[in-house]
Amino acid sequence: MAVREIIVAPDPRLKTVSEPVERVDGDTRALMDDMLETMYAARGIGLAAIQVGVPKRVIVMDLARDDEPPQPRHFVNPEILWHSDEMHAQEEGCLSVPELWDTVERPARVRARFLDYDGEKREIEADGMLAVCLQHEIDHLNGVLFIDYLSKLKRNMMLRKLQKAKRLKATA
Ligand code: K1U
Ligand code: ZN
Repeated sequence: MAVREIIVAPDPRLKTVSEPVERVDGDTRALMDDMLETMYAARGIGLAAIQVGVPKRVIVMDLARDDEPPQPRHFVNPEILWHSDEMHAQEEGCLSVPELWDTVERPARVRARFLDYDGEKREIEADGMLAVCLQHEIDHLNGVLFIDYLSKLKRNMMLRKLQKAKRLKATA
């Protein structure tokens, strides 16, 4: 297992529409293992494969609190089958948009199908943070970031901050 580098916006790779996984094999499981290790090292609660530069429809997540045992979740080829009309506004962050948070409104509940770590077909109905995180991560698979839901003014301000942080890091 390895901690991989997380791509930070602005970066054209984060705009990629990721490809479905044909078979959940050893390579897919090794990718999910690395993604979880990367996510835990960054203290995140979710990660999409494109955030480590792999354009495959793979997500990992762990919503356990610090005082609970780890609850790693794996989603391969996730698809939203249904979403509620009711909306829910929640502050979101992103490991590819470090240290910047803002409120995004999304459907409060979703039902999704996906393949698990063993390649078995699964369906879940999600609300709360699981629904928020699942929609946020599926957006990554479609090349969408949470900042894309904000006003152009806010988004451009955030992108300028990220660009400046990258320049400072490169000259440090
Ligand atoms: O997609 C990602 O980069 C993961 C992202 C998931 C997410 C968080 C909040 C709302 C929607 C989606 C993160 O994990 S951001 C980091 C984070 O949640 C966190 C970081 C430090 C302390 C506590 C939380
Ligand atoms: Zn994100």
